[in-house]
Amino acid sequence: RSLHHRSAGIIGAPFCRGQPRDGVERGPDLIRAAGLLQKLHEQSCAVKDYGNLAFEDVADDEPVGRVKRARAVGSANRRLSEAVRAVKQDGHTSVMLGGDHSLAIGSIHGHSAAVGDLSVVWVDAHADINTPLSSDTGNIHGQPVSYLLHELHAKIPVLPNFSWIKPCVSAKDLVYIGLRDVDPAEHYILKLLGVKVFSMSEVDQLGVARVMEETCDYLSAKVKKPIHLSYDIDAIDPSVTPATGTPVSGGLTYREGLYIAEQVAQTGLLSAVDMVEVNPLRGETDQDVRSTVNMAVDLLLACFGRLREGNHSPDYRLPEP
Ligand code: B3U
Ligand code: MN
Ligand code: MN
Repeated sequence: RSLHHRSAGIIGAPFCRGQPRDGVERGPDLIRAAGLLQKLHEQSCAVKDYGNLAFEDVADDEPVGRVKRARAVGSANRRLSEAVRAVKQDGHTSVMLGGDHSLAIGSIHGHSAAVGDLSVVWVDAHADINTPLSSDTGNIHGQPVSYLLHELHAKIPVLPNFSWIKPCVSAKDLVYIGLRDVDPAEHYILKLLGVKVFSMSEVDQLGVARVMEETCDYLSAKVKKPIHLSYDIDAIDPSVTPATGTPVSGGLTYREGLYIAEQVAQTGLLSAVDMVEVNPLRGETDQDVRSTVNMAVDLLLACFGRLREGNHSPDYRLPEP
């Protein structure tokens, strides 16, 4: 599919309860205010904005064991799952603007409900694969992958407002890129399940070009499944994207980050994207926030076919003298 037959269905998910810091709920409006919709239009991508979801306030959301805000996270993700499913059924590539990364639960669940089996490319400094019982922080944005994997189903305890979640991703259909802050329990799980991981160390060793070649080969080896790209802005180096809740030094450069999005787009299989963890209150200056939001926008433009070499539509004609 060429650039010109794509359409983006945009869902704002102003939600922050998967982690403790205020501000990340402002992500969707900031990313829109930076011109995402106009810029997608200018590159001949059709756009439908589904607006921001309204999430209910949950009273008495006491911790369940160590897990914080389970009721709010469960309820928000149930709504998001329905919204993403509807966007996919309308024929768009789904774009979920977060919000924190706990939203990947609903986004991937809804995507899978609409299209069936899918592959997930998870670009992040963190693996976000703690189980509710292995998590040291209790923050659900460090756990979303554990609820989604078939292989971890038996390790997930019952949580309030989580009973609707059905695991829908196989460990073999998951690829991580950019990891550099992985808990021992998470490292154990990744090795146990044989998950394909390109940590920053592999990016150093192989270069981003080989990482993406191997990622795309790995995911298209058998049946070509639709791809869900879950992009945590903290995968990028904090010198470029400082306005995020848990920055980790030694991240992807602007160019490496873009290259990943370009290559996933060029597979023609990209079916849904998450752009999460942009938090304007974590930037020290306006420039910090601008730089972070611009990265998010540029990544999304690349997801819809923008190439740094330039683009032109198939019916382009030079003006005649
Ligand atoms: N692995 C830690 C830290 C963390 C995960 N995701 C973020 N931070 N952003 C945890 O809380 O599970
Ligand atoms: Mn994350
Ligand atoms: Mn992260």
